[in-house]
Amino acid sequence: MPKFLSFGKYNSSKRNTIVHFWDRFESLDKFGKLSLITMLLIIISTPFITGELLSLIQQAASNKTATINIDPPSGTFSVGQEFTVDLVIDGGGEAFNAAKADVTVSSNLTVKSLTITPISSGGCNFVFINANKTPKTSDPSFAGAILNGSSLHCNLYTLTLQTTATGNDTIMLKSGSVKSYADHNEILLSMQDGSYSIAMPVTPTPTSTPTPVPTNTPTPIPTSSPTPIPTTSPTPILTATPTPIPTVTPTTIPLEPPTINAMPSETYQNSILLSGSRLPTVITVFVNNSSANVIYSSASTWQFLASLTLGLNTFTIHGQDTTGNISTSTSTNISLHRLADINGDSVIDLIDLSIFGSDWDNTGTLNSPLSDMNNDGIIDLTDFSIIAKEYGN
Ligand SMILES: [Ca+2]
Ligand SMILES: [Ca+2]
Repeated sequence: MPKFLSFGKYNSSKRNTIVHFWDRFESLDKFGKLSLITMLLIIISTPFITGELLSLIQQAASNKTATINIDPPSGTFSVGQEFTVDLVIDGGGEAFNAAKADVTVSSNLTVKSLTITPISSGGCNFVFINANKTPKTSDPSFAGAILNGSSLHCNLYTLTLQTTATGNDTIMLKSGSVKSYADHNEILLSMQDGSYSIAMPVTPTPTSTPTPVPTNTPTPIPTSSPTPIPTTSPTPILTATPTPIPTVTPTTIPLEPPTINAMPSETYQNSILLSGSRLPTVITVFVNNSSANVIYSSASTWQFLASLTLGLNTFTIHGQDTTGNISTSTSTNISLHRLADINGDSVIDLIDLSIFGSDWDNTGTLNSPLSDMNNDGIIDLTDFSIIAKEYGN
C-alpha cells in the first residue's frame, strides 16, 4: 500500500512541522515572540495597503479633483423660515479658471436673494458668458471664467431661501464642468446637491382679534372720449426710369485658372491645406509663382500645404498647360490670428470676449468661427477657459 503509507507519512510530517514550529516559538523570549507576530501582521496587511495606495494613485492619475458643492448640503427648517446656502467651487488642489453648472431650486423654496460673493470675501471673480448664464434669483445657473487668473477654491454666491410648504426640497446641480487653468482639461470630480427637510413650525401661533376691513367707496372710472385717428394722405409712388443695359463686347476666353476649394478666411492654425480643381490640360499649378511642393492627386485636382504668418496671407494661383499657355490667376486670403484674438486686432480684450459670448449657446451660424478656440466644432467651457487665460495678453 504505497499510496496509504505515503499519505500517512505526509500527515505525520506536516504535524511534525507544526509541532516543531510551536516548540521553536515557545522557546523564544518575549521580544522574539512580539517581533514574529509583528512580522506576520505586516505580511498579512501588505496586500490591503498596496491596494489602497494603487487606488489613490489611479485617482490622482485621472486628474479629476474639483467639486461644486451646495453648502450646507442638508438641514431641517420650518415653513416660512429663511436660510442661506453657498455655492462653492473647489479645485481639490488644482487651479481652475472656468466653471459652469445648471442649478435648479425646487418649487417649495423661494429664492429671496442671490448675492455674488466679492473677491475680497473669497468670491470667484468670474465674468459670466452671457445674460442667460449670469446667476440670478429666477435661475441660479452659471457659466463663468476668471480673466487672466485662476483660483483654487471660491464661493461663487449665497442664496437666501424661504420655505413655503412642508416636504423635502432640493437644490440640484447638473451639467457641471470645471476647467484646469494649466491645460483647460476637465477636472470636475463630483457635485454635491442640497437637500432640505421642511416641517411645520413648532411654536403655537397666538390667536389675533380680527381687524375690521374698512370699506372704501369705489372711485368712478372716468370715461375717456376717443381720440380721432388722423388720416394720412398717401405718398405718391415714384416711378423709376429704367437704366439702359450696356452692351458687352465679347472678349477672347483665356486659359481657365485652377480653382481653389472653400476654406476658412481666419484661423489659429499656422498652416493650411490649399486644394482645388484644374483642367486636365493644366499640368502645372503655381502658388505665388512657385510650383514647388504642389501635389497632383488626380488629373483634375491639385493641393498645397501652405505655411501661414501672423496676419493676412494671400495665395495667388495660376496654371500652365501642355503647350506652355499661362492661365489667368485667382487668389484667396487667409488671416492667421493669435490664439483667442477673434477680431484679429492683436489684443485679446473685451471685444473678443463679447464676440465669444455671442457664440455661446449659439445653435446657428457662428458670429466668428474663431470662437471655437480648440477647433473641435463646439463652443464650450474649454474654449471659455482658453480665452479667459489669454485675456489681456
Ligand atoms: Ca482682439
Ligand atoms: Ca471648442
